[in-house]
Amino acid sequence: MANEPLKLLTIAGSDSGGAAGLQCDLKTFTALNAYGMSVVTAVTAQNSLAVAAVYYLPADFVAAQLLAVLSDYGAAAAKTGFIGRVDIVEAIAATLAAHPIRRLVVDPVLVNHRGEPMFTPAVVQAYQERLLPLATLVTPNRREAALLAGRPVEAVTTIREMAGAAQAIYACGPGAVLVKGGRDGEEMADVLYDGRTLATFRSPRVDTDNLHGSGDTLSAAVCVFLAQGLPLAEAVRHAHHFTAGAIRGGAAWRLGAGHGPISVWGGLRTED
Ligand code: PXL
Repeated sequence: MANEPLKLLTIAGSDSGGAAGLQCDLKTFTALNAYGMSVVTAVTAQNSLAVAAVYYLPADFVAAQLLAVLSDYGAAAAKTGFIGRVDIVEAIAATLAAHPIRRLVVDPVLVNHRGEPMFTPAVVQAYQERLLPLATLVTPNRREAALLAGRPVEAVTTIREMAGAAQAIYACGPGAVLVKGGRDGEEMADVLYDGRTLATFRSPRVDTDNLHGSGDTLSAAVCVFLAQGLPLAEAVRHAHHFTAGAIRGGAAWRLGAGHGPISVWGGLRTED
């Protein structure tokens, strides 16, 4: 509809460096021609080297932002990103239960880029019990999948293990599970399980440290494609392709001294 853009919402943390978090989600929404809105869960002081500090917003203030957006604008689809606290997970889940969103992508941000758990097991449990049952799709990386499936973090490595974890997480009640960030020889692979079928999405592996924000972009792009009305597996295929392009697009640039961002413009290139 010409007068109504696709309205998309991210419920996420702020990354002062702009690589991940709500800044990354809003860039991805914009690159894909959607109107982006943001409910802020936390504000991080971070750059390409480290997260120096995290300031969590009060849970009732997160709920107030969500209510403000949903009671007026509404959203064709939404995603969650960095949440990190049980009370904030609960406030989001309670507000979404009262104001359901048709398409909800839960990106369970639970480990840092070194693969170490960032939060207490109670946060993992809150995701399992409160948010996953509301999700159209949940998008853990391999380590997050291990935490959510109750397996040792190193136990989800191969494509077969990713598929097994996806099936275990599916039992928590989401509509589908996408385990992302797999490596299979010279390929990057994401594995989707929708309760019936397993599908693997592959693209050539890119040798770069500039991967900050890749999971955020993948889940934000799935949100856009779902909101456009694509079936789930098609939405995931397009989002995988967009993210692979964004990784290639940022592979050689240098912004900070450390672990750099991807480039959403790369996702828009059609020639490769
Ligand atoms: O990429 C995951 C992520 C999302 N959001 C925020 C983050 C991170 C990882 O560091 O800090 C705010």
